[in-house]
Amino acid sequence: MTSEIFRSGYVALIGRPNAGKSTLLNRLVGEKIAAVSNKPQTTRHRIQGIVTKETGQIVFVDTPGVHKPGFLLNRRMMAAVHDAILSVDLLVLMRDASVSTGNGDKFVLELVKNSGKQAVLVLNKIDKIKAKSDLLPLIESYSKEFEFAEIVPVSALRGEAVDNLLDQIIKHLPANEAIFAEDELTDQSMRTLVAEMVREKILQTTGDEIPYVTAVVTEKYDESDPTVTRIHCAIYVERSSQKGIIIGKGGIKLKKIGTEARVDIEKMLNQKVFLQLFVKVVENWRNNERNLDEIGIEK
Ligand SMILES: Nc1nc2c(ncn2[C@@H]2O[C@H](COP(=O)(O)OP(=O)(O)OP(=O)(O)O)[C@@H](O)[C@H]2O)c(=O)[nH]1
Ligand SMILES: [Mg+2]
Repeated sequence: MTSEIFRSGYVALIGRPNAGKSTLLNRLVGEKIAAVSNKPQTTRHRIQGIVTKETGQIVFVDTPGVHKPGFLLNRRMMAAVHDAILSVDLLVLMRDASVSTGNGDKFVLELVKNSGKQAVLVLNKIDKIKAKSDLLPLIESYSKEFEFAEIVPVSALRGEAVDNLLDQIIKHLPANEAIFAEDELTDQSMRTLVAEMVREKILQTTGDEIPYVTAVVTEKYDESDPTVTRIHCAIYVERSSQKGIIIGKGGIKLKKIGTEARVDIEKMLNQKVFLQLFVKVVENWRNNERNLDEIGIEK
């Protein structure tokens, strides 16, 4: 009978940039609700993703990767991590198991230790590891440092062992009713989801010079025409040279970003979309309180 108890709670996904937190979130929720890219610091704010199973409901809180904050933007990003840690029932510490341990990993582990919360260690990207036994030294060193509730190797990209991970997490949540309706998937507004899809395409389309200096804001979201949703997004950059890079020769790059984002947005809305993108130069937006508020990066 005890196994029939329904459990629910909030679970923070924390880890270094690029560990695969947002990839896992999208995989578990079954919809694309978080931007993913191979550039670090892709996620900038907290994103809730809700997973409901017969045995329980998990409200995942995806967070920005833990890094040293330079700009005000980065300080807000790290505040989002600390807030998430404080507000959840359980932590998931996610680690890219295919790379060696650095100071950043130690710092994240300290956050877990100091939180006083239970934590599950997820070793991600096992598809990149030749022999499973190669994981043993990593498991051993983490077990010595902290008594993790579970240690679960997964591949978020391929969806390997992620169902098992849900069961392992639910076990450690309090007996509780569902927090959200079964069909709810996220707390993100359509405007935010759209802006994030555009930003993701920018990250995927441009090189290393651009990722940190762009932000995207949905300025118009017009559903008055039932046959097509009209969306305008502003892309913020800090210098006109960056504007040039995003637009590309003859506008080719911006066109590619727009087309790819539109395809994703149409899939999400199940509706024809007219997407217009504008590039705006806003000097030093990463250090400007008002700009960050406009962009939706919470304090
Ligand atoms: N091979 C492999 N790649 C993965 C896996 N999970 C994620 N990735 C890749 O790792 C990169 C980073 O993924 P994200 O999900 O954006 O990582 P994140 O932890 O959310 O990163 P931040 O938001 O910057 O903190 C992307 O290129 C993903 O495709 C995995 O299981 N295997
Ligand atoms: Mg992320």
